[in-house]
Amino acid sequence: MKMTFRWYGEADDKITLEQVAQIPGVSGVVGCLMDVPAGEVWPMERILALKAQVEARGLALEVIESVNVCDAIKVGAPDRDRWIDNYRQTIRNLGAAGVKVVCYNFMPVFDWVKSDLDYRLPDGSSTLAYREADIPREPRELLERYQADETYELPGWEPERLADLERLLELYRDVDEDALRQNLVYFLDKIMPACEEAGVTMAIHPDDPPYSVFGLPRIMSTRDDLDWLCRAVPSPHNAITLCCGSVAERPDNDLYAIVEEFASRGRIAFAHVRNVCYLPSGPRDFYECAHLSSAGSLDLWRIVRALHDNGFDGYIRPDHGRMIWGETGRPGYGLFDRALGVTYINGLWEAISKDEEARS
Ligand code: DNO
Repeated sequence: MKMTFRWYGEADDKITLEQVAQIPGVSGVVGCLMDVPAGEVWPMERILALKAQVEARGLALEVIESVNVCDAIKVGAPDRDRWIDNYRQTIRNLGAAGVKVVCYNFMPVFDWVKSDLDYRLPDGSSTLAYREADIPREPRELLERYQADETYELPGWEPERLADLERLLELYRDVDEDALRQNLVYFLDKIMPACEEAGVTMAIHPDDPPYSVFGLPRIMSTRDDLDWLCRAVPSPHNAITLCCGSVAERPDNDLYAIVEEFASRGRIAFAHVRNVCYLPSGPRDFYECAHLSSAGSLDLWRIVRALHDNGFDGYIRPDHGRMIWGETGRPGYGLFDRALGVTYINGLWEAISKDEEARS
């Protein structure tokens, strides 16, 4: 297991690389080039500059989150091959710079959806929450709610892309689940040879939340969806970002069994480890709590053990944290609570490994 920490880059993150490097047990940064629009090639010199910056702090740049897939590819537009060529070139550039894993998603229009970006907990900390009754009927209303929040800086909710929301929604009008599945396989089949040559594994992020929102199709929500993708594109360079929180946001997903199964099948390239706390207000309502098992509804020891015992040797990172100790910034991506998450996950991993050694 290689512990990493997501960092948005000097221009887009309040957190410095020095701070990341000071968190014990972090070996690398999960990086990105936030300003390259989805669809464009990531320039080699920009990738190398980022790598040099990260390595100067003693950290590795082996995981990218995300290289976003542009809408033309997702909807299967007539000109998609041109955009797929660009994606292929980005993969080659990243591979040449030593990147091993690219996290991406195939959710139409919106990346993750939450009703609250500033949900207050009794201890005064603030976090993200999803309360179904509070999700507006019209996606524009949610966008406006997010934009009204001064901390609005959400990956996957880029203002430039969503400026023309109606046009974007229109693009997906005739795209149902089957079409989206076909478009995903078409895309992966076309890029797999480049991934194999470049030594880059594509790791799809599951839907967050794992069901349809605003009537848009979502196809990476359940165990069967993940299984379907692994079979449809069998290359080992086609893998999963197992985002525990996203999968568990749907209580009928058996998270622990999913982690065990896909880790033992060698299909988890990247794990996002976090906890959620289900709310009594609705069957799908939850907030994102501290990583600690006792803070929420998930058993983090069971998750980490499922990874460990099934031979997981990929990259791992803590996921959304609360805002604590007066910190402000990008919702879910503050320094302090995620750093606590790192320490906790590393502690679980050490205990589980040493227990095993002691028994053998
Ligand atoms: C949210 C993240 C997602 C993720 C993308 C990957 O915090 O988990 O935005 O990065 O879905 O493409």
